[in-house]
Amino acid sequence: ASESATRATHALALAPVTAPASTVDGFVREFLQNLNFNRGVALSTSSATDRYFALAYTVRDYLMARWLEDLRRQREVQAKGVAYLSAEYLLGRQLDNNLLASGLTDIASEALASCGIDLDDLRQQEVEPGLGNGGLGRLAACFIDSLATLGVPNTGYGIRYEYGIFRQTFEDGQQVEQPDSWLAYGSPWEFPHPEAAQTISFGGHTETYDDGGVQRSRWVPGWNVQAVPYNYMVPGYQNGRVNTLRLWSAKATNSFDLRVFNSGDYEEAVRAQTFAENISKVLYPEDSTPQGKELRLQQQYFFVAASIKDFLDVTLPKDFDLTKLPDRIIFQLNDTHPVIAVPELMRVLVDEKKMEWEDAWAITQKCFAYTCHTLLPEALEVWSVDLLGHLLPRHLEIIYRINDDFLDAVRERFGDDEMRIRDMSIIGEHPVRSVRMAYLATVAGAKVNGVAELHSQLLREKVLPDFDEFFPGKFTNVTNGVTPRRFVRLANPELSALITDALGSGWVTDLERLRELETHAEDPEFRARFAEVKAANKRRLSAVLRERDGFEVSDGHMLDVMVKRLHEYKRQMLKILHVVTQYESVISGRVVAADLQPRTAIFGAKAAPGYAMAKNIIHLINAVGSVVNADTRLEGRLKVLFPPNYNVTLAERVIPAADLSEQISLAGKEASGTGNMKFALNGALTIGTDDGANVEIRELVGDENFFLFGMSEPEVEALWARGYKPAEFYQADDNLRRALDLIASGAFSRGDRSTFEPIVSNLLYDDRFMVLADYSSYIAEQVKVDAAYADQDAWNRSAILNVARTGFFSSDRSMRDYIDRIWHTPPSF
Ligand code: 9GP
Repeated sequence: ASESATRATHALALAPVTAPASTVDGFVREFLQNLNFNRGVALSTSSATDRYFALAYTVRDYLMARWLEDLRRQREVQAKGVAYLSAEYLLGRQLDNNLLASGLTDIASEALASCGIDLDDLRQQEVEPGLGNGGLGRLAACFIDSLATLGVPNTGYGIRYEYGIFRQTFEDGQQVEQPDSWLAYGSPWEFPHPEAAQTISFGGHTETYDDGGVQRSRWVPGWNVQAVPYNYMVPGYQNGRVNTLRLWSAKATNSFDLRVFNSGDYEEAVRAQTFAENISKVLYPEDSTPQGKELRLQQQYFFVAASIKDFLDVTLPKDFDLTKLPDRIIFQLNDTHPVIAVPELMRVLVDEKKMEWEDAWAITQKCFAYTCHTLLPEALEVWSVDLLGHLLPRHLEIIYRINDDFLDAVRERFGDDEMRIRDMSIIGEHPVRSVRMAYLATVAGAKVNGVAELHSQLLREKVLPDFDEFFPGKFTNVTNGVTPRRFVRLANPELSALITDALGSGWVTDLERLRELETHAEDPEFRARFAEVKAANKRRLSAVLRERDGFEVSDGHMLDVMVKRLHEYKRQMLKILHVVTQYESVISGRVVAADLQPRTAIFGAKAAPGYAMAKNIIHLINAVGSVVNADTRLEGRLKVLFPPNYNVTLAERVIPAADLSEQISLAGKEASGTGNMKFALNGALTIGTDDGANVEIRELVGDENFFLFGMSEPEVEALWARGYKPAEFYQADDNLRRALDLIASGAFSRGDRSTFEPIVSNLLYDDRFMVLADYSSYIAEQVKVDAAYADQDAWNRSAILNVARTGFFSSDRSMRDYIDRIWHTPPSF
């Protein structure tokens, strides 16, 4: 009997893991099991947290078989895959997405109902993992969703920050930052693997040694930490595919020194531990402006070194021939944050695997590609040679060698043009000697891409022109995209149902099919249904804002929405000036309130904690809101709402309800934008400049369905060249003068003229982002918006055409572009 039992056990162990039955009964059984055995509670005594966790575990159970199978196949087939290296993943809530991907939403809802539980209540329990600042991190999350949906083997690598982007509250209209303890109750979606930790070293010095007659350099590190992987499932949309997101958490090598602890010096005993674990403690809340802190470089090296080790030592078979590495992997560098991976791979190949420098370099150049996400020169990371040499001395040597070889090649090609050599050097000399990470990435990467047509063009022509000349064919464009699963299917169920009704369900993975809606735009009945969807979304938003913030959204208002990080280049200032202009025109009696098209301006924005001007603008928006909302002279026709703590969860409610999407950055400053795509896909019309992906949105939806204003990028350049004097614009436009004067008068600061003086004087005498220069054309275009909105039927037609014509902005398409132009990975195995 015992022999047959053993045989049976073996058979069981070898059999593939099976998913629970996809029935309501099967789901209930699994859910209760999880509640009892994993949470240790009975249904009758369980808390909402228990139930949420048990539900998440249940969804995981359904995905597990596929995940294990995909991991097995990946090891077996050894096809070329993508390792996406990103310091940020702004994931948003997982539950709904994973239910949708596994096709379980209805079953789960029914199963829970049979236990007396409302699925919606459990949805609210999830704290979203805010492991990113804004567009860059959200893009990474969209990309890994699309790769799984396309069936491309991919591992996303990043950092498991213990604290994500701060939680924003307002006190007296001013931003206050609270820590985001998203892990306070743990996360049911992660699988920690402490046994698979990697040791990551820092500091110390380098030394040369004799290796059988060859002089080699090696690194003698000063200290190290453990990188513990936490795996997350990344399910494709109803295709049975599950990829992996692997986030690293820092842990001290020795938890603490018991000897010191026993001697009574408790603080000293845990000091090393605290120091090491700080590495993954908190996300830097800067967006588009790096700040060169040592801890940040520690974070960057920490996660890329762990990821490279993970790939070479764990994913690859033991006897793998490393000269074939480019056939197995491409590391995509998401902005400059992971670029230290380049010298790290060189170090591993040369120092540890004893390869010749030239061979290692040839391999490295094929294993990396770099995406640049910015045009702001101050946002391109540089690391001072002192800091880098202190933290990663061997890497600095390697960077010098890469630079020497590169500059030799430049000299050979362009002659001794010292000016050009200085401009192209990976090492910059001013204001201090530093490593220009974007240059390093450009030299090392097989391809370099920008994130929208205009951005890629400016990157080639303005930011890195010498490199474009030196490396013909290296630069390319991949316009960003957003996942239709989260941002249409989940965020806008009513619109999704309407589309599915018209087209069938295939559009969710083939977004270009939305084109077929064009004919429906001509059908009055379809337009009426579309209008009803928008109205329902507004009611839903209204309920959310009432519950969340105590706000009331007025009926019949155009919802005019600007949600994104607060940055001067994005020009929230312009939007608030429009509000002040309308307000001033009524209180001064020049316009009758009854003539205003009812509008609610909705803002959502976090400012980097150290960015004083951005915080001041938040204060101003809130101050204007308090005054305008309370002033009865407006008869409730103009409102400003600024719900705090804008995040992915709120975006999913706000975007589907919006009528007007504000994309009003100064031309040449917004690399792409992705919010702009989400709004258009949900049937909002855009008021925007010719910047970033707005350009492509406008081309696709047509001029007549887009409100364009402001200077083009060449016009901006021309104005700078002529000499920009913002005060001249102030003098020339009465409305602008009145609006700024009203702010300066203290009308929004209880008579205190000093509160917003820094904003006003900055606009009048500096105005780096040309708010005043674009003001007149913005206001004029807003007048056209009002007129257009008055004809609701025509507006709805335009809105439907926006949906129909923006299928291009699916991140599935972006991923296909990366695959075709950059990665050359097979679509499946
Ligand atoms: O500012 C860009 C934004 O325009 C773009 O859409 C996003 C994704 O590509 O990246 C942002 N860049 C950064 O956050 C930092 O470079």
